[in-house]
Amino acid sequence: MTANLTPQYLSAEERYKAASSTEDKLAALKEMIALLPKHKGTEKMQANLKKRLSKLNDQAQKAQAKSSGSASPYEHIDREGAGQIVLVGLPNSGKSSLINAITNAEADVAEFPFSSLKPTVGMVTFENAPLQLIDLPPISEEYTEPWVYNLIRNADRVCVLIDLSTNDPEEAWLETIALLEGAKLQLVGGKHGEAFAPSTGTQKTLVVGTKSDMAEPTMVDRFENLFVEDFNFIMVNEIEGLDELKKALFDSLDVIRIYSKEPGKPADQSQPTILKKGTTTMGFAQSIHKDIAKNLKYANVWGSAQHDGQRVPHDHELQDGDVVEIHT
Ligand SMILES: Nc1nc2c(ncn2[C@@H]2O[C@H](COP(=O)(O)OP(=O)(O)OP(=O)(O)O)[C@@H](O)[C@H]2O)c(=O)[nH]1
Ligand SMILES: [Mg+2]
Repeated sequence: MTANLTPQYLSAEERYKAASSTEDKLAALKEMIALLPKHKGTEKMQANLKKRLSKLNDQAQKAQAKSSGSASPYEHIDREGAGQIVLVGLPNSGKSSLINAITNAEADVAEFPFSSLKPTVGMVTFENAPLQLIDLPPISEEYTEPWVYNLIRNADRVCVLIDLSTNDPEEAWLETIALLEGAKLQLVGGKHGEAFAPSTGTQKTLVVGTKSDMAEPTMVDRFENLFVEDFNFIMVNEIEGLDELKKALFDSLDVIRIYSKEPGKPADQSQPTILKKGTTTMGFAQSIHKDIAKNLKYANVWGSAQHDGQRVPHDHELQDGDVVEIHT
């Protein structure tokens, strides 16, 4: 059986041979692994390439540890805005294209897999709320940067991308779950609005079907039905479905926007205070300052109170969009 190597594979191999730095060698080798036709005739080649990859990767990590004193510069990314959401998916699932479409980021996009080697951060604005998105390198059986799983674990929420233009999105979904389980990460849907209690190793997840412009409608229906039970599912391409996605990302965070108001003045509605769903007026006062909470006499609320500006008890649960006037 011949290997039937594609011109793309051969070009990656050329780059591999010509590369002088470990980083360039690694990038080309990852491409070769992804581009190698997968069948019986290439099993030996696959094993050989993976062995080379693991050796090169060890070398790269040792060199990095030596030069910087730490294993990777990407172990942690500071949270900004209403929450941090990571884009997770197999190679080529459309992560970088999506972050470019809905944020100010400029991530590398390419036709070949393993095009992203580092995280790219972008801010999405849903109405007046900023959310942080992180485009990650792919997860895959062939190779996953070890720090990628740490960033997934530390994020507030996960957004799994599935390429709907391929023959088998269901397989991509199962592979994604299996890879994450291999890293002791379990995805949960929280579709029915039930409160999500974070616990070690579980991540609340939104599923996004990408490249909907190239997808077969019947196959999409079948795929979508897989998620009806547990996961929120949004279908997008680089142009359509993006507003719906922004709303779903915001909703997935389980936060509320509260506006503070001074007596006799209108509230500034451009800059919300972002708090966890379930926060009470006392919790809001605490979020401003502990002394304000200590001296809280009462609060008036516009929105979730029965009448506008009604005086509410300290344990009144605030809702998204409420205006609150604190009296101490
Ligand atoms: N038709 C179509 N093509 C898309 C869409 N989104 C992405 N693509 C193409 O899919 C390919 C892969 O896109 P990327 O955004 O680089 O995918 P990725 O998940 O970041 O890839 P890796 O970083 O390698 O894991 C590119 O050729 C994109 O132009 C889409 O909505 N429609
Ligand atoms: Mg990418």
